[in-house]
Amino acid sequence: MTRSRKALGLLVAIPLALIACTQVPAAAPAAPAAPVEVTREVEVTRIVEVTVAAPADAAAAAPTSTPAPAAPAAPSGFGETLKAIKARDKLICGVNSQVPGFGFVDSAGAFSGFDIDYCKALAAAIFNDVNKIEYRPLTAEQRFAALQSGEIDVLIRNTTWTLTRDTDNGSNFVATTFYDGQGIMVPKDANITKLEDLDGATICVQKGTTTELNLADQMAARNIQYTPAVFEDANGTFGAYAEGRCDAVTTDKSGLVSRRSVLPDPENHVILDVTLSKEPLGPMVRHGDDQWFDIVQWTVFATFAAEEFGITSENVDSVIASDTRPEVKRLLGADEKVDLGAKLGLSKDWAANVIKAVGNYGEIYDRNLGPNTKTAIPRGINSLYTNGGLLYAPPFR
Ligand SMILES: N[C@@H](CCC(=O)N[C@@H](CS)C(=O)NCC(=O)O)C(=O)O
Repeated sequence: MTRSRKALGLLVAIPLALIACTQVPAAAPAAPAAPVEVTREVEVTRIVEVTVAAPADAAAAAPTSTPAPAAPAAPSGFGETLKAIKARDKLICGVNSQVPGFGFVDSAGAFSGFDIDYCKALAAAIFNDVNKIEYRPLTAEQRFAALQSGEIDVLIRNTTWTLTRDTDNGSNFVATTFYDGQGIMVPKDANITKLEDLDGATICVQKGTTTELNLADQMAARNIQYTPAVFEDANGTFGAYAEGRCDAVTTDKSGLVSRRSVLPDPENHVILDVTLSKEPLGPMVRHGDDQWFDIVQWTVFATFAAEEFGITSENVDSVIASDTRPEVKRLLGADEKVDLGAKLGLSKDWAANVIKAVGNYGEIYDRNLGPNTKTAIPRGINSLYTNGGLLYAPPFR
């Protein structure tokens, strides 16, 4: 592994055009006011690491995703995505491979995690077969181009919903599956408890993320000086932090919990009681195919509704056989007169297949982030609205 580390001290000349705002007399056509050019020098310091090592176990298995090629225009019209997925007989899901609990690949090449289970939910909705998936690991920087070019059908990779990501990437978020916020992790013995204690610090952060932008906003607002050390992926970012090359590391709190669990000495690191931002995470699809948008969105909602109605991967068959609640029957395809699956271009029992394969939201959460996992995170606001949380599925009718 070679790393090239550069502290870039750049003098950037910013031309500022100052145009005098004058009122032009109606009678006398005035010559256009000449812009006055002023040049200001601004110093920008940034540490940028460009080559990143993968951990021994993941490196063996993780297929590396190349940056999105200049692909032919992706199919994007109504119904085209589902048609293409069925024709190739598999879903291509853009995922993370370096964040245990969310998206991770082990040394045998097996993917697991909360986001991975939503890829499986989609494959169950379409094929009733969770093995018909190709996982495409993507770094933060690669992810939007991969979706836009058609390299992947859906992006499910701890990605934060923002306005510009909805407008500028030819793509849309469909739902929030995990409500998060940005945090900061520091060594326990560093005596750092608040952002102000990081004045003059070097902070490890990943390129192409909301993390990088929020950190800049928050530190500027508090007038705290810091040097960002920027890396291409989580292994680079947290590897540098573990080696003591930065005073702190920042990302979504879920990412901090996850990556702390694979540090050599997790007990020696603390996540500060500070939240820098809102990070609603969820799947994203390309613009232009509303059927596919609906499929992804209602598959997520089916997992919320199943938890609300007490339907699990274990009891779904008996619920189908005996439950008389009309909405439950419609959701599970057990209503003789209503076929909600057909509205989405899916089979009548699509939601029952999803629940059988991955379970309801609570089961998905507990399997990956529950108290018995290494990446345990209390449910908090990721609880159903009926339990004081934010998860709420619109009606299945
Ligand atoms: N939610 C934020 C941050 C997501 C993100 O990429 N986090 C990093 C740090 S945990 C990550 O997942 N890295 C894994 C990788 O790039 O392979 C975003 O959407 O920009």
